[in-house]
Amino acid sequence: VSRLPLIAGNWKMNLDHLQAVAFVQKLHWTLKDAKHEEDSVEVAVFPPFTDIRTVQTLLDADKIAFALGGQDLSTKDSGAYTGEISGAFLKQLDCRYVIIGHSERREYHAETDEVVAAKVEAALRHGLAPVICVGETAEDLEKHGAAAVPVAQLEVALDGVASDADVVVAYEPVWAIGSGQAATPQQAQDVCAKLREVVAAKLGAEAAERTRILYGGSVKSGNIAGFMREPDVDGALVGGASLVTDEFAAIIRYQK
Ligand code: G2H
Repeated sequence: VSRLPLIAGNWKMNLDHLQAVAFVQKLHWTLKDAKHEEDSVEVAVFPPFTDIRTVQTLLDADKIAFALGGQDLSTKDSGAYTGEISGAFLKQLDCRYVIIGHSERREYHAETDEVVAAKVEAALRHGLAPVICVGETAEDLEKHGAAAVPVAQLEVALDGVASDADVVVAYEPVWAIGSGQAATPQQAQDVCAKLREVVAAKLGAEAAERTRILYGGSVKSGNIAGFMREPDVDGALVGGASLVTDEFAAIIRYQK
């Protein structure tokens, strides 16, 4: 299997545009000083919308090879939707990815599986690769086991998606998010393997083979290697630890 690992930093509502510039420059130089091999792992950052233009300009000017993504997008392309952001705008800012259905959007913005599916469609319409987040709450875990809810969420999210679509899946158990209590590598592997079966059933075997499935939830430099050793975990979606340069650099350099 030759899937390029993806280490993605979800900044959430952190780092204003000045902090963003300082952060990206410092991360870039930290990796350079460590002689990090750029093509061994793809690095992506997901700043708040108001930082994306600034970060894009910096990546471009300094030839920094981080991919850029939005943390959400509208189901609509344009029009009278106050406060919404079109996938077209993200694409114009060189975003490659967009996070969709993060549990914080599902919880605080009442995003249903159907809304998530419409956003996946919108992303693909604009040439953005959706990072589709799925995961069970502690209550789901107790009632249905780990895989049932994320599997059902992914099935809806992939409805109507073409077999050649570029999608990324992120398994984020809600109980592990920001809690400091990460899943074990084995727990992550078990669910990620089931999610790969969903990709196979919905998009075909070839898509399942090439699609990257990430683990997210309290990932840090001390636990990343364990996740990356698992055959169905192809990277990480990192929140809190993606805001600390040395920590995020160490996560990116998990092979060292
Ligand atoms: C899960 C993750 C990033 P954290 O939300 O998407 O956050 O690493 O802080 O648990």
